[in-house]
Parts: sequence; C-alpha cells; structure tokens
Amino acid sequence: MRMFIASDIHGSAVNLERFFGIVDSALPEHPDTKVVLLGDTYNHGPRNPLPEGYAPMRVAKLLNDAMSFITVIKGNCDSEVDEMISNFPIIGDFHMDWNGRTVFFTHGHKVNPDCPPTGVRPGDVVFYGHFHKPSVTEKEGVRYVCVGSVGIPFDGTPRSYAVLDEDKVTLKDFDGNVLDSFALNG
Ligand SMILES: [Mn+2]
Repeated sequence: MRMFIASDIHGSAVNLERFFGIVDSALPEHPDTKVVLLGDTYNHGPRNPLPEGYAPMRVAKLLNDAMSFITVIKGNCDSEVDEMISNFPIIGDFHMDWNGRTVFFTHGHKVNPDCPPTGVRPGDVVFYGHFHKPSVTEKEGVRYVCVGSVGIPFDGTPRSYAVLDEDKVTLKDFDGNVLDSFALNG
C-alpha cells in the first residue's frame, strides 16, 4: 500500500484539486493508494489570511467525492459544523502498524517533536501538520514528518505533502521536487 499524507487545506479548493491531481497521476502505478489528511480542512482560521481559492463547500464536495480513499483527522480549526457538510467521519489521532514499526497520524498542535505520542518507540514515524512548513526532524530515534500545508504554507515554503511507501518516506512539493526523504529499514 501507499499513502499520501497532506494537511492544512484551510478551505483552499484550488490547491486541494492540485493535490488530488498529483494523487490521481500516481494511481495507475499504485492503485491501492490511500490519502490521509491531518486536519484544518475547511476553515481559514482566525489567525490566517484567506487562502488562494477559498471555497470550503467546494472542498467538501471534493472530499465527499473522494470519501472511499481518504481518512480525515480533526485539527484545531475544525468545528462541529464541519461534520455536517462531510459524508465521512472526522476522526481523532490514530496509528497503525507499518511493516513492524508504528506510524502515527496527528494534526500536531498537541503531538509533535516536543510532545511525542504515547507509546512511541525508536524506528517509529510520526506524521503531523499544523506548522504549515515541511520538515523532517529526528528525535530519540523517532522521525517526525511535518507534511506542510496544502492551503497556506508559511514563510515562503512550498505547498507540500508526504508519501509513505513500504520502504521509504518522501516529502515533496507540488512541483514534484523532493524536499526530503528517508528509508524505512528492517
Ligand atoms: Mn492550520
């Protein structure tokens, strides 16, 4: 299986369309692809400017049409009304086994390199968003991957996402450039 992980759409329908275009173009090679979205999905957020192509109901339409292959986590800008426009659940943090290691998925405002998830062990990988800047941080043998933001990247960073393959993690921008990557060995 392959997973695309993105975050912080903040209602930017045009950029969610671009992201889904990237996912679609990889589907012929990896038909079993899933997508995980790490929260801050519809609302721009009171501290943020309006993103390019702000259209939360169009974001809802795109996600409802994609509900068979997406998992959506709740972020700190996501509210109860968001669930009314979504035909899919907006869930809390989760983790899963990935070839003998655990991969964690979280929005990132409560769990991040400074606040590790409960039960994390060396070799595990934590995917998070919230900070709107793509990065890979290693701390006590754990890799923390901030996937960046689809809608409102901060400080001149590019729009970005992560790809989780069986044997590696790749952080990429929307133009296909590899921002960082690491192997998953053993
Ligand atoms: Mn955010």
